[in-house]
Amino acid sequence: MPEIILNNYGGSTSLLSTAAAIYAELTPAELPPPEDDVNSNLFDKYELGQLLGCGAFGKVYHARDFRTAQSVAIKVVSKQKILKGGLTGHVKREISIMRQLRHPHIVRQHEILATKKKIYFVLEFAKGGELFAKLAKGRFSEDLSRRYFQQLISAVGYCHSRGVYHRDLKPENLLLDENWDLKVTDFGLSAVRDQIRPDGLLHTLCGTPAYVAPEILGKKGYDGAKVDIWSCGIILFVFNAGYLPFNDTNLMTMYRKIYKGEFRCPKWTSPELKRLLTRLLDINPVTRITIEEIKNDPWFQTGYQEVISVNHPFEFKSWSGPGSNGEFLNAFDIISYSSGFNLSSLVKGNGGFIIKEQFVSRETPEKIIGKIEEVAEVEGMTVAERSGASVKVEGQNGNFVVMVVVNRLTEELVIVEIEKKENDGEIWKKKFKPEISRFVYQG
Ligand code: ISQ
Repeated sequence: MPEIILNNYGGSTSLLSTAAAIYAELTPAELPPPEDDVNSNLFDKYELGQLLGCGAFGKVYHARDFRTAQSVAIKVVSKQKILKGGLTGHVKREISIMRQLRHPHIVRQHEILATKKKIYFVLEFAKGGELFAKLAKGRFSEDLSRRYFQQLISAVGYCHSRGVYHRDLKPENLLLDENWDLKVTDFGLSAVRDQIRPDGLLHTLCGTPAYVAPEILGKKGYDGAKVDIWSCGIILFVFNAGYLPFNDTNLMTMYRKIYKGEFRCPKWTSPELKRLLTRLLDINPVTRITIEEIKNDPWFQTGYQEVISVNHPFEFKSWSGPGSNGEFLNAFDIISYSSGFNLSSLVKGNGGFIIKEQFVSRETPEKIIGKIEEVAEVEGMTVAERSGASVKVEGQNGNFVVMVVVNRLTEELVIVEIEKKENDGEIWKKKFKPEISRFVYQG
């Protein structure tokens, strides 16, 4: 963890030239058992296992999905640690954006669950653990440094282009998957981090200023993109050197070194890499290199293949509906975004705005349409049009209420499209939505 990183990098000499060598060092059995305060059965959905790590604002556990037997990582954040008033709308929005991030080098966020006391972020499990735990055994070759740096920049560039900034890129946020590829975690959680009380132990125990850009230390305003690029520069330096560019046992002295931005590359650094590092670790955020410029840099470009990111139009994961014991209702209140109905849009029609929602389901069109008809009947509404794949429901005086169309996506999956008038949103929400929520595909 950070303490180890700060103190140990300088001493190690062995060269890890391949990712396979790193992966061979994995020893998950060494991890400590879960703590008593965490129930091992989470919402009857996940079995909590070993502690994987201590993040900037919570502990991360390995867990297994009871239904699929798939491994996940669960980040547990105590609500006590969150500032009074709970998560603000702005934070919820940012979490919501984070859920839509899909990139091969970003840890996916599957869903969020909560109890009265805790929030659980259910994440993709990166089997290889922390990249820097492997680096602690020795610096990387230039080729391996480049490979991981390319993957890091690809992920960072993807997020920046969507207006999401990490603002806390550092070793424990870089993980490895089963193919020894890099996975960045905690992207988009910077807003949550801001709401964590500074009196929490987590800050002092887990935090390190070594990756922090000088403009943050200066307490002036800063640009999230430039701050991330600085941290990427520090990370690249450590990949190549095996130690930090600005380091000191005394925190104040370390801050001063960062602020001055004076660093020396080790003698094995190629002139091309040195040039790029100088551009990354430019203390002036205005002249600091941009993502686009990094991608055009000759050292960076060697063997680089741009990841073509597919924007998945549909959310496949997690409908964490209210449970029967009342506890989940609280969770729902806080994490209001965790709906599988994610593609709402407003379309101007003749009679005002039509709201469209979509979700993906495993159910047959007949079953979904049948359920809509059932609710319509119970509520005294009329089924005006019906086919095997669509249904139109009207109110008692013939006014349009809702139109549901089901289209097949794959052999197993269908897309359900719902159209309703702005004014009829409440009928949909109260009468129909609770009934068909259970059909949303859980991944
Ligand atoms: C593995 N997978 C996902 C998240 C993690 C966080 C910390 C340590 C290991 C992890």
